[in-house]
Amino acid sequence: MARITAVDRDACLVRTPNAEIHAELAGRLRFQIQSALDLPCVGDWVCVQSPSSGGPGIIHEVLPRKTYLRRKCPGRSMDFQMIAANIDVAFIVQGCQYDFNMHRLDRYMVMVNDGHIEPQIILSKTDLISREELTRRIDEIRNSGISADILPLSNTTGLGLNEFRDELEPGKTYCLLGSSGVGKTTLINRLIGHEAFDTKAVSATGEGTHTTSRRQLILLAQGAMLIDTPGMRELGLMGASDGVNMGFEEFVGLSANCRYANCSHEHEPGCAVRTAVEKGELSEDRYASYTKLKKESEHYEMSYLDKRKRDKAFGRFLKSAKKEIKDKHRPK
Ligand SMILES: Nc1nc2c(ncn2[C@@H]2O[C@H](COP(=O)(O)OP(=O)(O)OP(=O)(O)O)[C@@H](O)[C@H]2O)c(=O)[nH]1
Ligand SMILES: [Mg+2]
Ligand SMILES: [Zn+2]
Repeated sequence: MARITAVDRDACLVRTPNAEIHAELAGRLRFQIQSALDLPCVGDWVCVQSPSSGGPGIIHEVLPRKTYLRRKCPGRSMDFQMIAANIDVAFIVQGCQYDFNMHRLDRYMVMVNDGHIEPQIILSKTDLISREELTRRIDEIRNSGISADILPLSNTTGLGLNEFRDELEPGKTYCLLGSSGVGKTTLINRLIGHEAFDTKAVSATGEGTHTTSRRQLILLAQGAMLIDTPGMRELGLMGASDGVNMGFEEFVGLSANCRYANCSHEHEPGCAVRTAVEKGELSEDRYASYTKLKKESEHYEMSYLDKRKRDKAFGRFLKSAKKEIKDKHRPK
């Protein structure tokens, strides 16, 4: 049994109990691949046959994933892409200053929730804003109903670093997600204690330069595993409202002419999209792709919103339960 630590096109780097070796998919497995989702990704557990004569190892099996991170491939395609697998906790890193954006945070939350991973939020670069601003950011996240842990952190002042280190349990796998330039790799370097991985300065408006170019799994001294990811330019499918429309711009224009604003473009009378399909102005294929994606997307968003509602209710329950206990034990 081995674990994939990096993927470079066809070749994987895998860590076996004894060493880190290059490995390739067995021909039989290659033959079975039906979509990009079937390709091995960082974090996958695999059965590898060690190289006999110095060549690469052979991957004979990819074990079913317990959790996963995936996104829609950029552009118009309908395909999904695996980002990483078998992650226990995903740290969603948002820079406090220019990067902070509730909408983006929500999209990451949906992505993490979709893959059954526990989310935690890191507000990075707290050194660039005032205490009041930081409090406002945290309030904004809480007010939107997100109950995930929030850890304010600065690689510069060291705020939150010890708390972050304490979060990491041996044997568990974590990943860092977030825009380019928010300080993900710098955080890993701080953890390790030296500049093991490349980082690069951001522009005056905080834009990163996409320094980390491949996902890789790092084994930390205390036994926890951490996956660094490159900042994603495009999150792909996340929200029913806008994720779908990316790459399907013609539908946005057409639906403006539907009779009902919330038209699903399926059975409603006066639907401009269906009319365009009937007239042959829009292909059946494209229409089918769109409705399929829209349904999937709605499903993810719904399950996420549902979960959030439950979390919120559970949070209230905990709070009142705690208060009850406190009241009971208060000296009369
Ligand atoms: N002010 C401030 N700057 C920081 C902090 N952490 C990192 N930086 C700087 O931000 C820049 C980008 O950091 P990286 O660690 O390369 O960012 P990244 O998230 O790994 O970016 P990608 O690899 O492009 O996805 C570097 O110049 C860091 O020195 C911080 O806490 N405060
Ligand atoms: Mg990086
Ligand atoms: Zn319609």
